[in-house]
Amino acid sequence: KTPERSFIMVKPDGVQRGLVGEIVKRFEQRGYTLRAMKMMHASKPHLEEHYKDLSSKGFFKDLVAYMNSGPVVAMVWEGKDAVKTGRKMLGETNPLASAPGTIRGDFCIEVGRNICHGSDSVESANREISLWFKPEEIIAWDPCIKDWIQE
Ligand code: DAT
Ligand code: MG
Repeated sequence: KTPERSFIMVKPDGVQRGLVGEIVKRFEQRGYTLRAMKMMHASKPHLEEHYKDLSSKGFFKDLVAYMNSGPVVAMVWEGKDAVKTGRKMLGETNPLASAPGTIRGDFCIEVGRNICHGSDSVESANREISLWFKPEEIIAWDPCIKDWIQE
């Protein structure tokens, strides 16, 4: 069984605010493995595809404009329960409902400026990873500390 992967992205406000390292650090420290990472100024059509499940929402246009307002940092993180635990590490969609200790709970206050994205299921993780990364951009490597993190 291949370990679970999640698509995690630092949004334009997270990049502008210098929070890329902080967000990467939390996933590294937790024991997840970085398999892919790139900075990208995503186009509106690309973002509309990423968020297509929300296309009927009133906030969709603003969401796409915000996500297109500057570069993002897209990542693939791998490890046990990466999707569900990644979401817990991010916090709630509304930062004000996010517990302190979570990324959103520690760094933001607005749903429309919530600094990071994380896949909400294994199926959406797979869809998002293939939307943002070519197969050859996903790097196979073994962290030398892996036996100290997973049994
Ligand atoms: P999440 O990012 O926690 O997975 P989502 O997939 O439901 O949340 O929505 C994607 C993004 O859309 C979310 O990060 C911020 C924005 N958004 C969601 N609900 C919103 C709302 N009620 N008003 C404004 N923006 C919203
Ligand atoms: Mg979502």
